[in-house]
Formats: sequence, C-alpha cells, structure tokens
Amino acid sequence: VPRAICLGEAMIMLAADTGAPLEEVETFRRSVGGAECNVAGGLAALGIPTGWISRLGADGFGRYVLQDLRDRGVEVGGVEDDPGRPTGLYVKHTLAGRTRMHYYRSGSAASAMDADFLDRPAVRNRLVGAELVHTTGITAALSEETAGMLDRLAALRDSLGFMLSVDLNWRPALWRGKDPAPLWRLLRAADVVLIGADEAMLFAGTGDPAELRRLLGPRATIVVKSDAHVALALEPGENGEVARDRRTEVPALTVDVVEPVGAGDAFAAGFLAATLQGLPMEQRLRSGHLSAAAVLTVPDDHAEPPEPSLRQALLQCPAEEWA
Ligand code: KDG
Repeated sequence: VPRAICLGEAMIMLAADTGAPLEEVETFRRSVGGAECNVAGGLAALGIPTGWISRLGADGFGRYVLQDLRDRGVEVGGVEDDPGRPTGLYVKHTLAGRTRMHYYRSGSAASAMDADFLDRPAVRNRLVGAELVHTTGITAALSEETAGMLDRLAALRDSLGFMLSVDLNWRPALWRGKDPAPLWRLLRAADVVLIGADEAMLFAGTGDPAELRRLLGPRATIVVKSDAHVALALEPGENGEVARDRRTEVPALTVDVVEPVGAGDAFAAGFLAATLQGLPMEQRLRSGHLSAAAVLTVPDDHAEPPEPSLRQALLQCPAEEWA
C-alpha cells in the first residue's frame, strides 16, 4: 500500500537537442515529465512507497510513461486509460540560456480527471490508505473538471485524514483567461504548501513569507524557496496562532546548474520523504535541497537523489559544514 500518493498529469517531454530557434530543431530527445509524477519518482527513489494517480491516453506515449514510472519504483495501479483522449506532450527548449516549455496537452486524458474520478475503487482505495497526498497548481489549471476534482480532494482530506501537500507551481501559460480561485481554495486547504518566492510574486503579488501566511490562512506549514538560495519553513504555532509561526531557514547547496526545470519537484520529494521519515524541520529542508541539487545538474526534469549514505551524512552534518 503506498504511503504517499501524487495526483496530476504526466507527459512525454521532447527536449530540443540544440538551442537553435524551434523552427530549426530537427531532433528531440524523449523523456517523461509532469510535476506530480516527478515528485512520485523522487519519493520512491528515497524509499517511500509511492503511488501515482492519473489518466493516460491508450497510446504508445501513455504506455511509455507508465513503464518509465514503474521502472522508477512508482506504483501505478491507480492510473486509468482513456481510449478517446491522448497522452499530453511538451517540448522543452533552451534558447539563449532560458528554458521555454511548449505544451501540447489541452484535451489530454489527464485533463478529463473530475471529482467522480476520485470515487473509482482503484483511486479511492489508494487515497484511503495514504498518509500523504501531493498535487500542484498545474492540476488546478488543466480544466474545470480537474479544478472540481481538487475541491473534492480537499473534502476527502477532512474525512480520510491524509496530509495534503500542494506545490504552487504557477504556470502562467496554463492560466491565461482563467480564474485562479480554485487554486487559492486548494492552497488554503493544504497542510503543506511549497512556494517559490519568484512565482509567488507573479501569483499572489508578494513573496514575503509573513504576507503569504496572511493570504493562505493558518493551517499549513509553508515552505518558501527564495531564488533557489534558501528555503524557509513557517510552521503554525499553537492553536494556529499566525504570530507564533516557528521559522526554520536552510541555505541551498551550490551546484553547477545545467537546467532548472523539475528542481522544485525534487525539493518537494526530498522535503516530503523526510517528513514521512519523521525528521526535524532542519533536516526536512536539507533533504529538499539535496534532491533539488541532483535535478539541477541534469537536463531532464527528474534525477536520482544522492545515494543513501551520502544523504544521511549530509542530513546530519553540523550546520557550519552544510553549504
Ligand atoms: O515542475 C516541472 C514541470 O513543470 C514539468 O515536468 C512539466 O508538469 C509540467 C508542467 O506542467 O510544466
């Protein structure tokens, strides 16, 4: 039985193999991406039994995504095929040092997940057994159906008692012309909220942790990552007293960045794995940074985290030896 469940879309990623303008690129390398499945792979790699719940097209791309996740140790019994809708795609293209994402995902199989989807026995049983359910703002943006599913997920959190984790993952390209109200509801219902200070500026008009606490309400542990340099956790005080937030701050490791997409998901995986392992906040934040560092140094959106003995040593080393 998976302890952790990640709910959201996975896609085929096609990475342009040169930095030429897209119209000149002839060869693309295939990989798998998608925020929630990146987190699922990251959790499984750290030894947490993890399931990924979603929908895929009944097509070759869908079969490849499923096999890739299985190979990475993710449990996929809660994934449904759709014979009528395709698996989504995105093209990742680095031009002049800046990564751009081009999505080909509207009308995808995953975008048809709705509130009733959570009542399918294969899905429901996994939610009942889970200690933690993770999703992101991307899922809120896909369609009215997925937004409705997340309202239902928040209600299930109250009745089933799992910990609900949400990464903001603000993707302006997916929100154009849409009302972000469902995302605000999701974030306010969460027990853990992960946010980049820069994306918070775009989404909420502020990256200030105290302001974010005010906007998100008293419930969640809020983790704010600023410019990839430091992560700050705000844990609500007794009786949800906002003024008493406990603050823990941990700087990031310095690494040579190859391509940053997916580092936030890896951070989430590291942080959540350490949370399920019952580690103190300082080590939870370090664990997030360690998994993120691994993804920053590869072109894919996911990577193997540091091997267990190294991870263990770095989680426990004295503060002055860290970063
Ligand atoms: O967080 C990484 C994701 O952005 C990437 O893997 C693709 O899910 C994706 C998206 O919607 O951007």
